[in-house]
Amino acid sequence: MTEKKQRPEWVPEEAGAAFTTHVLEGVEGGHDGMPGRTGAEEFSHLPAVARRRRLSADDHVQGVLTGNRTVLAQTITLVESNSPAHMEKAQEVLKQLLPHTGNSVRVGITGVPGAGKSTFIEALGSLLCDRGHKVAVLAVDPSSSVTRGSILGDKTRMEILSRKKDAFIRPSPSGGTLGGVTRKSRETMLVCEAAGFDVVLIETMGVGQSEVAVRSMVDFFLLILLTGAGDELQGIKKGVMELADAVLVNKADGDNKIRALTARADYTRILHYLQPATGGWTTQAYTCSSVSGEGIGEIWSVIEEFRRKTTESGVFNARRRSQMLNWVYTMVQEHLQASFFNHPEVIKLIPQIEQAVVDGGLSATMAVRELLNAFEGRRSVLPGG
Ligand SMILES: Nc1nc2c(ncn2[C@@H]2O[C@H](COP(=O)(O)OP(=O)(O)OP(=O)(O)O)[C@@H](O)[C@H]2O)c(=O)[nH]1
Ligand SMILES: [Mg+2]
Repeated sequence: MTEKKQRPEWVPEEAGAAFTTHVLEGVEGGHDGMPGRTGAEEFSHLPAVARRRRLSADDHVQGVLTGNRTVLAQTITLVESNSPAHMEKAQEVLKQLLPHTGNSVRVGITGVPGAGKSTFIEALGSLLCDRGHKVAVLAVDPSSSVTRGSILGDKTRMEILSRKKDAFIRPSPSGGTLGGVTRKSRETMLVCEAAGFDVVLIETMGVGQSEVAVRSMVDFFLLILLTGAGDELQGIKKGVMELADAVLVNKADGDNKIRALTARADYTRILHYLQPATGGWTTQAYTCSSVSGEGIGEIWSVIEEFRRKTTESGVFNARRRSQMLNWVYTMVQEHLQASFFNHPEVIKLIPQIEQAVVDGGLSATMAVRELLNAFEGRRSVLPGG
C-alpha cells in the first residue's frame, strides 16, 4: 500500500498517529465495508476549501448538518482522534451538534462470531433504506485495535448496504481500551444523528465486556443466536440474554429452518425465567433468515413497537437520561484511573508494592493506602518508606 493511500489528503503531512486514519491500513478498497467507494464523486460537490485544508469547527458543523458525507467522515475522524488539540476541537463541534442529536432509534446487535450479525445488518439496513430511512452502521470491537482488522472490514463487506445512498458504514475505531472505543462510538453516534440518520445500528461481538458497553448506549438490544440452545448457552452467558430486548435465531433457512424453530421454542422457555432488560417490555425469541430476508421486516416491527410502548410509558426517555449520566461517571472513572496509573510516583512504587504484597509483608489495604499516598503526594507511612 502506498504512503499516499495511508494518508488521506486532509491529514496534515506532519500529523502523527493521532489521526486514526493512519492505522486503518491493510484493507484494500475502503475499510468501511464500502469497497470501491473512493469518495471522489462526493468530493466533487464540496467547496474546494474543504478538499484542501483542515476544516474549522464551523465547517464541520455545517457540513454534518447538511448531510455532507465527506465532512461527516472527517468529523468522525476528528472525534476519534486521541490528540489533545483534536479533542478540544471535536468537543467544540459536538457542543454545536448536540441540539441536533437524539432523533434516532439506537439498536445494538450482538452475538457470537459467525452468528450472522453483519449479514443481518446488511438485510435490515437495506430494507430500512428502501423504506426511506437513513441508516448509520457502527461497530464496537476493542479487539480490532490489536488485530488491525475490523468486524465490519474483514469478512462481511455489506456490499449491498454500502451502495445505498442513505446508508453510512463506519468500522470500529482503533482506540485501544474498551473505554476509549466506546467513547468514540458514542460520539460518532451523535454525529451521525446530527447528520440526519434516524436509525443507528451498532454491531458488537458477543464475547467479553463490549456488549455491556453497547447496551449502555442503545435503546434496543438484539441478541442474535444460532440453533442448538444447549451448546449456545455455553458460549453466551445468561447475563447477556438478560441484556436483550429480543433474541433472534438467525439462519432459519433451508435444512436449518426446523432446527431454528426448535431453538426459538427453547429460548422462549429460557427467557421465561430471566429478568427482562427493559421495564414494561417482554423479551421474546424470533427467527429470521438474513439471506432470504424472511423475518427481517418482523423484527423491525418489534423494534418499532418497542419504541412506541416505551416512549408512551416514559421508559425510553428515562433510559436515555440515565445513559447520559452514566456516561459522565464512566468517563470520570476512566479519567481517574488513567491519571492514577500514569502518575510517575505510582509507576515507580508499583513493582515494590506488588512484591511486598506477594511476599505477604504488606496487606492489600496497606498497599492501596501506600499507592494513594504516592498519587496524592503524601508521605509513605511504612516503616522506612
Ligand atoms: N444460511 C444462512 N447463512 C447466513 C445467514 N446469515 C449469515 N449467514 C452466513 O454466516 C456467516 C457469518 O456471517 P456474518 O454476518 O459475517 O457473521 P457475524 O456475526 O457478523 O460474524 P463476526 O463479525 O465475525 O462476529 C457468513 O458466511 C454468512 O453468509 C442466514 O440467515 N442464513
Ligand atoms: Mg460481523
